[in-house]
Amino acid sequence: MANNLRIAVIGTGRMGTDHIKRLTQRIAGADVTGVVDVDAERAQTAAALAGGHVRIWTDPAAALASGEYDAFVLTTAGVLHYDVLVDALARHLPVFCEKPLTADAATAREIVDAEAQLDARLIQVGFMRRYDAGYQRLRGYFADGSLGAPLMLHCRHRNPEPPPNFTDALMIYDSVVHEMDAVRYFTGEEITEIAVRKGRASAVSATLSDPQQVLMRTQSGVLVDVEIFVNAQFGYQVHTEAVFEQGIVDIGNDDGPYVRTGGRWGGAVTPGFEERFAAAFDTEFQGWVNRLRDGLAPNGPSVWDGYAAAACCEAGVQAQTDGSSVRVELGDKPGRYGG
Ligand code: ISE
Repeated sequence: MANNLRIAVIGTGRMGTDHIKRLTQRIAGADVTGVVDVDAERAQTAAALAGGHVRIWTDPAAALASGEYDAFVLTTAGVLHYDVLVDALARHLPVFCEKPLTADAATAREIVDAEAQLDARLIQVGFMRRYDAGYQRLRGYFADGSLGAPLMLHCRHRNPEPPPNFTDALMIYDSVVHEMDAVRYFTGEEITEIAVRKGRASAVSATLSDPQQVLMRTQSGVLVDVEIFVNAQFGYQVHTEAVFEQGIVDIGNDDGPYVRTGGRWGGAVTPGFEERFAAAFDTEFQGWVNRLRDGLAPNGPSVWDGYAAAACCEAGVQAQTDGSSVRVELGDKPGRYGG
């Protein structure tokens, strides 16, 4: 459609494919007109999902330099993000970057410093939980103070099974990274300290110490515990209970129809994160597209949020490795990001 944003999706794995379908079938005002992947066959399959005329590239730099796209969606492995982001910032091109921002805190900090030099933000980081209706309602209690001060957060993050070759470190970098961002989102505070406890491990996984408990503390002293269990088998669950001075708020229970039939009662368990956060992903993308079409800078999670999460992940993996409680040091926050 005329005036629709022309978007190239860089990386056509599980997330890239999901976003191509989303942008093509459910998001108004944007067309996927480019697809980038080193695997040309995979790129062809992904391009077919977008219909219409989609140009296929194997090199992100060539797509960025082409002048054919208004914006990019970056869904490659995190280790490949840095070069694309540096190039996009140099060319003043907007990027929706799936988490993680980059592979480590030092390079994430470089992206913060590079974007802070520009007139306006260009990068939005894909922390989709901020767009979940339950998350937004819970944040309302933190913001309006109607239940008094927040004291604790109990989080459960359970996956049916992990992706192939998952590691203990990825339980932090790929999974708990969402709780790290969520804690910052709910409280509006930075996380200052992280510890990790390993206990009895499920025999289902030969290579992971699964589940684990990740303990965090925020600037004002809110205590957070996260159960991360990536081989939970039964299905997908992201559940949060917030403890305030005057009440408890509980979000993330399965809310499908409750059925009685054939001598049984109950409902269906959510199978995976695509289903659990489908509406959140759609809201996130529609908001991003609307802002860019209106000529505005993105206003979703920023590179500072991506950097803070990366610093928390590094601290988390150190805590996981040596059993200590690790402090998170972020350094100065540029004014652009509220510093
Ligand atoms: C995955 O990459 C996600 O982002 C999911 O939301 C999370 O639940 C899962 O643990 C990750 O592997």
